[in-house]
Amino acid sequence: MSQTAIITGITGQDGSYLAEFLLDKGYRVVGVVRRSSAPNLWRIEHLLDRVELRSADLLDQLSLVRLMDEVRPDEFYNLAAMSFVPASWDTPLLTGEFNSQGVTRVLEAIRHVKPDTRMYQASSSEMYGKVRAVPQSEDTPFHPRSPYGVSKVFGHYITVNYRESYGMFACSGILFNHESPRRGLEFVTRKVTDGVARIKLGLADSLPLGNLDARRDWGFAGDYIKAMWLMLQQATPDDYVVATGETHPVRELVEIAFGHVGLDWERYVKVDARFLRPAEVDLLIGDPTKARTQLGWTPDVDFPALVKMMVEADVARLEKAAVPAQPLA
Ligand code: NDP
Ligand code: GDR
Repeated sequence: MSQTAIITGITGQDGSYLAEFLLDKGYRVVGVVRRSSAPNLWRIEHLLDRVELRSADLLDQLSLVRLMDEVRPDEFYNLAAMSFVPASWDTPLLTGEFNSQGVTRVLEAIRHVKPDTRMYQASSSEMYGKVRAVPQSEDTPFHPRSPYGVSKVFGHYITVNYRESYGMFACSGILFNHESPRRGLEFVTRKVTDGVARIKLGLADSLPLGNLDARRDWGFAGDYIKAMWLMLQQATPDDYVVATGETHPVRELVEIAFGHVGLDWERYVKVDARFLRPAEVDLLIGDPTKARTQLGWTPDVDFPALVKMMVEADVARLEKAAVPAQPLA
């Protein structure tokens, strides 16, 4: 009998890779889309004849109960969130509704309809925030630095709490930054690789950025979604850090990306105060020992290969297509 999985956030970066991965394993994949003014299906267009899409929203408890009742899944991957950190200062209450209470609504729907469903919650290294230990592991205390980070701490602990309170198979993956050619244009890796491609092709002459000194542990999204699945295949539910164990400053990202097309980044990158944050997360570096030893998970794509993959994809896209509108951020 094939397994059935629900993915919230299937239209996002991770949802699209996870859907591909589960379909290849023979799963029936049901993706949750929310009604918006315009459909956002570009990341899963190639999968539309293989996935089932259903309408539900993390803000609407009944829609999630109905979804659970109709699909009765074996696994539930809760990837939906307001995921852009700067936007969380603009809409802190809504961010909490999505990322905190949205998780509770998912857990409640599972608990009431089919409590043996295995559930994955997309937690984040942003929960660590202010540096309390290097590298950061499952035991490092949290000190989030944005409404987004705070909202994810709630999502993490409510997942742990439902596991401990009701014996649910609920896992929280503390994933460090992971990127790909499908990353949203507002995140720094994609903003840089898109900017490099535009400059290379004569479509732009500069790239405004914020803090070049922030350091992140960046991996490839296609590797990270495998860890999500592995967590739900274990004998007991648990929480895991998923990271490469390496950290790099934004400056190095920029150097590699411009260098890959033979350009000197210092001629094009302009530091622009609009992209600085009210409170910054200076240094993230994860300790993936538990994921490696207990899940057998290791990433395949290293940082320079990731940046090159993204630059090449953006150059190819812009060469081929009519030029899309400038990125928003
Ligand atoms: P994206 O921003 O690419 O995707 C977010 C998804 O959530 C979209 O499909 C979006 O749908 C959906 N969504 C947002 N709000 C709602 C809602 N109210 N109801 C239903 N769906 C909603 O994120 P990523 O794929 O990068 O990340 C996936 C998850 O992992 C997120 O929870 C993120 O916070 C978390 N995470 C990501 C990391 C990363 O580096 N990428 C690292 C650690 C955690 P729509 O298309 O309608 O906007
Ligand atoms: P982050 O990712 O906030 O870590 O959250 P982002 O790519 O937005 O920022 C990474 C770092 O780069 C610095 N930076 C800039 N960032 C953006 N977006 N734009 C710029 O112009 C710029 N210049 C410098 C930032 O200050 C920051 O230090 C991502 C999201 O996917 C979250 O959902 C996820 O939980 C975490 O990763 C782990």
